[in-house]
Amino acid sequence: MNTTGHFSFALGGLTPDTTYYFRAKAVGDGTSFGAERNVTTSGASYPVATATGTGTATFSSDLGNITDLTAVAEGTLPTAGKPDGVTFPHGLFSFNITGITVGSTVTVTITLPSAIPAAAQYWKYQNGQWIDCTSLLGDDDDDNVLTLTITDGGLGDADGVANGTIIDPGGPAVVGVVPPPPPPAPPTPSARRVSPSPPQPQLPPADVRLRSISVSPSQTQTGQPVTILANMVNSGASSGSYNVALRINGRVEQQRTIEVSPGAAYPVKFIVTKSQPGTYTVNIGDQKSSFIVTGAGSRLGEGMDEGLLLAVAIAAIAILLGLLVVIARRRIQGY
Ligand SMILES: [Ca+2]
Ligand SMILES: [Ca+2]
Repeated sequence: MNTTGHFSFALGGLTPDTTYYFRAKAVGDGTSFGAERNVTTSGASYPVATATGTGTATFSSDLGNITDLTAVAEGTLPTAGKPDGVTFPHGLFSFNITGITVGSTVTVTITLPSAIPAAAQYWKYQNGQWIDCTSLLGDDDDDNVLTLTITDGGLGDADGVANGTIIDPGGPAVVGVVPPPPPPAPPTPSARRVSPSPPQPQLPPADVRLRSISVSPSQTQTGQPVTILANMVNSGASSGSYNVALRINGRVEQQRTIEVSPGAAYPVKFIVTKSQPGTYTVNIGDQKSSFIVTGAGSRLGEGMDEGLLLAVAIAAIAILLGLLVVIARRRIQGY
């Protein structure tokens, strides 16, 4: 433009609730700048914690500014004239809309902390009266966003005057008693079944011990088997395993892992054969025994024993024969 006076400029794409600073720049016989000015856009969201403790509600308006936003507890308002069966799940709210042109119609968007059923109502408490402002309600579609369209000086403007300010104490309501919070979940059938049964006693652990060992025979010859029996018992109340190690002369020769039922005895059998004569100590656990193995060298004694037996037998036969001879002679003499 190339004249003096007021000018205007349309500006779009601005961010809500933001202050923009600007200066006019004049270019002619030189360049000069006007004073810095600013403009703050509206449309910001204003949060408020609900009076019923359901969470945070946010308010925004398409014009002007929302000021003095507070949550109002239903209980702080008189009950006289309050419609029957209407409850305010998120309580009520008080706020003003300022900075609007006189007589403006403002749409306030209310975002509730949780959904409010469709066919919600909007009631205000204005000048000592409960007023049904449901006709101002929009976007009433079962979710958590509602709109209120209020005209300065009209229904829902508590000051009742087109004065550039809308005063608006009120709240979204539902018809019908809000169901009480659900009772604590009943115990599930399985939990109910478990609770009356007595607690399972903790079973004593297995107690597997070696009771005794036996060695049979206690004396044998080289190459002949010796049977060693370990008698295990479990005096505990649970099944248990036990590693039975057979030590001969201190050296582990055989071992076996056994499973013993509670209260049961369990014999463990080892068979050993020794090729060398000698005395062998047997150890299983803390029990001790021994056996003797005789070899070829000791057969001499056994041979002597056999010879002695033979001699005794021959002597007995000789005596018997002698007796028979004596008897025969007496019989012959007698005839
Ligand atoms: Ca909605
Ligand atoms: Ca007004």
